[in-house]
Amino acid sequence: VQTEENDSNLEEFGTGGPARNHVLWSEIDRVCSEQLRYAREGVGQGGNGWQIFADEGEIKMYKREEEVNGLVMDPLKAYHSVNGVTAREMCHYFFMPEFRNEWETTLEDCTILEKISSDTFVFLQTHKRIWPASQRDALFWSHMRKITDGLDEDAIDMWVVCNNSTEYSKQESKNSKCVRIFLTVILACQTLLPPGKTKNDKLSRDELTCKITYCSVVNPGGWAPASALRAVYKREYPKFLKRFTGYVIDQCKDNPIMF
Ligand code: 16C
Repeated sequence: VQTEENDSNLEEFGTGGPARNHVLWSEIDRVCSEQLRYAREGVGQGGNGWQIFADEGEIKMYKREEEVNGLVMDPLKAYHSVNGVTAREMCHYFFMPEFRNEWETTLEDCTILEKISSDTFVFLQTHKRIWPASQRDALFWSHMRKITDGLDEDAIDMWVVCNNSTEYSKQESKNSKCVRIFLTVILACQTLLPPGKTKNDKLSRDELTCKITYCSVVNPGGWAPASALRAVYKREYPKFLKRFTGYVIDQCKDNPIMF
């Protein structure tokens, strides 16, 4: 039964909805906009420090080498393009916690600390230990939203997921030896259709293209050997993007298209 009281729950997913009343909302809204602007900035012609480190088919990954007080904090920007899924489907599988263990290879544990609204959660994640560094965990909010302005000319829609560390919840690590990392991540996806087609046409999955930009900055939170860390991310980021997108394609292939 729809009453005035539960009207706010009926707001469309990806618009913030009831999360707008939460104390974290102004930060969530600001960081999402900043990250989207940042994701839209290109990597230039090498003059602004971006160096390509993975180039495999449609995957192009760039890093900028940055250290703060001896800690490696290299920003990463990655591009990919896959067929058979929409922007919303890609973001859905990245955002929803029930699928995370199936594609996130560095995860040991993922706990939802708070469900702010259907499109905004707070997570505590414990990651696997990389020898010889200490184990790491992360406490962050995650928000999924639909973007309606500034789309690429050939795109019909756009969805993003933004993850950002917070100290709002003072949750202790599950393992006392864990060092807390600080992360800022955006997954930005746009759907492309063949010329002349719209989402109201009868479409098959092979007519869908999803254009992806993924950006991350991870502050390791405490000492970790720089060369080992760079070697780990050089291996792990391409592995993540291939495995995650492959997983989404596989999950969606027999399902109706979700815009
Ligand atoms: O964005 C991704 N996943 C999201 C949902 O889980 C979320 C999480 C991001 C966490 C990224 C950092 C995790 C590093 C922890 C330690 C790595 C253990 C490696 C074990 C190897 C056997 O936004 C996708 C994330 C894809 C992550 C690829 C790995 C990047 C390593 C970066 C190094 C971080 C510093 C670690 C200090 C020792």
